[in-house]
Amino acid sequence: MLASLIVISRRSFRGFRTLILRIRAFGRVVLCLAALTVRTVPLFAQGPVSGRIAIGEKAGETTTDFTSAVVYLIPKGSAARTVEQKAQVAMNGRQFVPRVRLVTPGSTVEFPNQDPFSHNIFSTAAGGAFDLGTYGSGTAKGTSFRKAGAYPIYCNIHSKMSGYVVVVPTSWYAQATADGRWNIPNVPAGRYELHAWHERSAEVIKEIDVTAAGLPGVDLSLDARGFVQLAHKNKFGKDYDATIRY
Ligand SMILES: [Cu+2]
Repeated sequence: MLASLIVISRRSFRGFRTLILRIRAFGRVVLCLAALTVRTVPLFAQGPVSGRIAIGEKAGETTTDFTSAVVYLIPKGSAARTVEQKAQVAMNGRQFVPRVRLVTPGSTVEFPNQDPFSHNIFSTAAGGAFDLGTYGSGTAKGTSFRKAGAYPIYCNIHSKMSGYVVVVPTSWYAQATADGRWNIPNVPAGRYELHAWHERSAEVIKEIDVTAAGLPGVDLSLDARGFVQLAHKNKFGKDYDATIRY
């Protein structure tokens, strides 16, 4: 009885040793792979590019629409590869949600009507005008945006509905958060042309050098002091019918 117990414990001890040796061998393989990974990192070095936007406002006014600000990076000397997307802008509460939708060229944007009444959607953007007609609650129509640019979007029924689809020719972009901060992750090291866009300001363009660790603290100043809100025309180029109640 005792002899057989000793045999079993010897066997399990051998099994245990084999297991330990295997774990050690696996550990060496993991270490080798880790060393290889560390060596290859500089080739694909990329980091976040981030900063803060300030918008100059008229005296006594504060910025409440930082989330409409868009920042994007165009690499200097090489083409930016982009991936087409499928995005949505809802029509909800007589508003486009989100007010600014950022996509890459060739992307499709669908506009679901989430209100219990009909909406129309159109844009008169030069080179990218479209009209999806009028459609009812619970339905959606979409269109694709081939060219880079800012497309104002409107509803032909409700004059106060307005928004933008902003098409950026790059895969490095961000929209600011409500406090004006922005962050573009995973930007490869190199020289870039930075663009900052906001519907109430002229576009700001500056060149930046992104290091292997990225580039923090890029502060941008936009100027909305000269902005004047003009009533847009309907899709027929006429004034909206003032008798339509909201
Ligand atoms: Cu509408």
